[in-house]
Amino acid sequence: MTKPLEGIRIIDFTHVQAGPACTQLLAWFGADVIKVERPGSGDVTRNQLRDIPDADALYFTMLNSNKKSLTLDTKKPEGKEVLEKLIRESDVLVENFGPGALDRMGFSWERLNELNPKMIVASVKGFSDGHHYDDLKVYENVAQCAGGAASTTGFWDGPPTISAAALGDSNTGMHLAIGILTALLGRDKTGKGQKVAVSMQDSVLNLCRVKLRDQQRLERVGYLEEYPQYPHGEFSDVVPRGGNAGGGGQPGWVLKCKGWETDPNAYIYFTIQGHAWEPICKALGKPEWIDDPAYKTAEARQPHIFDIFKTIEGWLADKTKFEAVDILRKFDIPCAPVLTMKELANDPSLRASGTIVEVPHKKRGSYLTVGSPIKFSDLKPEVTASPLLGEHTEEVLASLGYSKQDIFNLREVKAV
Ligand code: CAO
Repeated sequence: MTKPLEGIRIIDFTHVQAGPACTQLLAWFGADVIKVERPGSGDVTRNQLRDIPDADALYFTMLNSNKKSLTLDTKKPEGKEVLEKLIRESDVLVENFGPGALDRMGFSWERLNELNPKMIVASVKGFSDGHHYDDLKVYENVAQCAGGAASTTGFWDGPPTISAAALGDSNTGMHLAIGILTALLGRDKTGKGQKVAVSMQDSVLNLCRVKLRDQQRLERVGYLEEYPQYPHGEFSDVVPRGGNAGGGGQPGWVLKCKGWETDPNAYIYFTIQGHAWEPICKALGKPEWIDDPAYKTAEARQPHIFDIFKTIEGWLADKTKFEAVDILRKFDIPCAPVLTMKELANDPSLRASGTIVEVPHKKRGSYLTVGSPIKFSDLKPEVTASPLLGEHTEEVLASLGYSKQDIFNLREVKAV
């Protein structure tokens, strides 16, 4: 099967998570992704949080599958020359260095565009160009704070809270992938490459869109009826943290199930969807609530929504999270067990769909990773192992026309 991105060559000048997540996705879909790494050390994540001595860390292997690795010192003249050749023969260059690093290396957008006017140059930075913080280096949690996620996550009586989901890193990488694919389609029409830039702050904020919605509603009416602070608590002039509240038009909460006293994940998320009130009452064995004016409408329920959740917890007390969901699903109630990483890793449905995959690796043996969350009717992305440092150096140099002697010479000056 021909993969949709076959024939697209990508110079992957990325490291850590935000950039690698983007190029990994493009590699799954068929692009020839060449990861350019510093000789001797490579991407810092190869060494970070190692669980096996002398083998690439999972942090690296889980973000760099399906790629090639070329070691190249792009600060040395010999290395720059190789990079220039590669640029002339590639479609996309992706980078997520700190601000100004690519310019300092001698590869500004203008220079790259001069070397290959058809090339798309895609960058991740912490803040967008021209932003008053655009000189800052940024990691995941910094972006979550700068993009509005932290101030709106957690409980009202606790500090701003970081999400475990990589809203700043992988999320930004996904935005960048969309930008690259758009620019590739644009190039088909114009024949020209362009610069694609995504900031981590913007990407986080994009996912916090509903909180900006709430800010404007709050300023207009002074309260937010779906937040736990309503109607008994107080609102200030900024969107508060809402704990585990639904966030949309449907009230919801994380509720205790059988065993919660000893199992920190014995919970389900329960949603009270407005039009599902009748099935909810039937599922809970509370038919008297269906027409009771104190319960019948969402407005009537809101002032005592936590009493309602308490009653539901009473119903859940003798049911595991899985048993509860098996009952509630029959009533069409939107809910799910709170699943642990262990449960997800062993979930047969996720294995069957290719969302959790086991990948053989030359040094590590096999490891689990998250496969493509995007499913196609005509493409089944196959996840292959991440490359060892410099594994494809000779192959890539030979494809650029370097002879064995040339490669030997490049090794002598430590350019590769
Ligand atoms: N050969 C020679 N030099 C190389 C090289 C190579 N193959 N690859 C990288 N380098 C050099 C760069 O030229 C740069 O050198 P100078 O700073 O001297 O110009 C340096 O290595 C890399 O610098 P950096 O700022 O990217 O790295 P850092 O570890 O100090 O910072 C990070 C890391 C992530 C904070 C920073 O890259 C950043 O802010 N990136 C943008 C935002 C981002 O993507 N963050 C998400 C990371 S995932 O959590």
